[in-house]
Amino acid sequence: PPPSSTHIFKSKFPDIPISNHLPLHTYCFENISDLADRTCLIEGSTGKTYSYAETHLICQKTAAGLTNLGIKKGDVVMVLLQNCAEFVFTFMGASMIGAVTTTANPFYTTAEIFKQFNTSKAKLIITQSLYVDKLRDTDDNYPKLGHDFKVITVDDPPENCLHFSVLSESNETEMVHQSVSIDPNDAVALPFSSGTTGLPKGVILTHKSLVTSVAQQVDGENPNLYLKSDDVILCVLPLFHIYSLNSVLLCSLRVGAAVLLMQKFEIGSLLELIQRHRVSVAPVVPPLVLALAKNPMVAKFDLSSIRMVLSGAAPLGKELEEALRSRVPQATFAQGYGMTEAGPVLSMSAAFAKQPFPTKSGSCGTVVRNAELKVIDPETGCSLGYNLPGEICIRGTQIMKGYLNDDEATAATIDVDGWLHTGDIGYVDNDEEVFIVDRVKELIKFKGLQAYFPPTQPHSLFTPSGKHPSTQKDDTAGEVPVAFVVRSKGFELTEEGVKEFISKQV
Ligand code: AYL
Repeated sequence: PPPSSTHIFKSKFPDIPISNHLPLHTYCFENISDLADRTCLIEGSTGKTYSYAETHLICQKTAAGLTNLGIKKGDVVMVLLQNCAEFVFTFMGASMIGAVTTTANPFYTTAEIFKQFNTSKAKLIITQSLYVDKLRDTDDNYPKLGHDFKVITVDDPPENCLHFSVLSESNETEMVHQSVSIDPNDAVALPFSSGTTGLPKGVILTHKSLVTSVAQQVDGENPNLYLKSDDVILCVLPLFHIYSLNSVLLCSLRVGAAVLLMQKFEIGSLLELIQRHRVSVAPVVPPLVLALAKNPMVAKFDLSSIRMVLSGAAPLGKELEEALRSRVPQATFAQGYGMTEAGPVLSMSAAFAKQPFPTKSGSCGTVVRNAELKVIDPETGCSLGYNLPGEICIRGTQIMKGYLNDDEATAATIDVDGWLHTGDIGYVDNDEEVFIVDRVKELIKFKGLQAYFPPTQPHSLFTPSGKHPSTQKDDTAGEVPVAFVVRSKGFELTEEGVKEFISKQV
């Protein structure tokens, strides 16, 4: 259809100038001189804190250390870590030398890790000693630790591995003098996502896309997501996922807030840390909302410091939303909606703004500023107006550059006019609020994370469209995959055997 017939939805917040000519680290640390002594990182498990000045310095040292290990502009570093300060030092340090971080889930199997490692052509893996055994597979098909790649551990290094201090204790002055020129269109992060179809692919996020996305959330006179330098922001969602990396870490750094790092989710220590550090902003996913809303332990802790709870990454049930509201009545509780490929945030609740708008329960927010959103009929591709559900598409500087070495998948996701097709079905109501109602892509979300099934991908993965009224969602996980296995004639097959076969791969 001609452009005139396209209905484009815009934010309620006016467009703003965005400093997306800056490299990501420069943008995030732009106000460092005013923030130097403020707390930047808090390690939940040890209570150790790093000020903004310390964090920035260690990031610079890490940048120098990466250079000393031979990492150059454009090279890829794999981070296989739970949340910890070293994650932050590596990501920002790599950015400073124009290197790219690919983030992976430490629970991945050997096969999954090396698939991502090989596809991204990573040179180095930064991990915990606990996971090193996964990287020492004897199979000839795998690259060899120490020979094909180096491993750095943040704790005591096992044989043939280096300790993180080789990075964090380097002399930063070399690096500061040997400046690399970074183009805003250079990659900085390479998360993996299956997008609308198939197996995980490398999603190229550039300095420009991430700076734009962070600015769309926290910049401007009236920021859509109002974070302040005196906020303490909970970082329990894994930083290897773009939700936490972008909306928690990068947004916090930009505004100068303190980031409370938790290695993993455990309700008791979570509540204890919220109380002890007076957490003011809690970005969560629906399974965590469930825990906070229903776990009896919650009543024993003081959660009065929380002023904002942001849920995203998966659908949030109305009943759950109400249940959590009664537990933290003082807090603004609403949603954001994102997709890795979209940079990732498409919409964010206007209830989180400095001058907020009233919002409705179940809404996923309004489209972020400096971006365009449209809803199309999945059959005809025609653009739809208010209140009509269709596929959500987004356009703007924040979206991915494309999939790594996969022009076909890129072209299937971003059309010639620059629209990224999400595979989500939703509508925009009269108050510009986005509601997601369904998904038309091959994606299963387990506890907010994407679930992959190599033995069956892509064509035999069946995701039912719509819900039968008598079906029930799994409260904790959201969606639980089910498989039917058919035994071939003449073969022996046990349940245990099938489980073992699958667990080696996923
Ligand atoms: P990926 N409601 C329903 N479904 C959602 C929502 C939501 N609020 N958010 C994400 N999804 C689904 O790449 C949707 O199907 O990124 C979407 O296409 O792992 C898919 O999850 C994308 O999954 C934020 C808030 C990031 C959320 C995110 C989500 C990143 C998830 C930053 O501030």
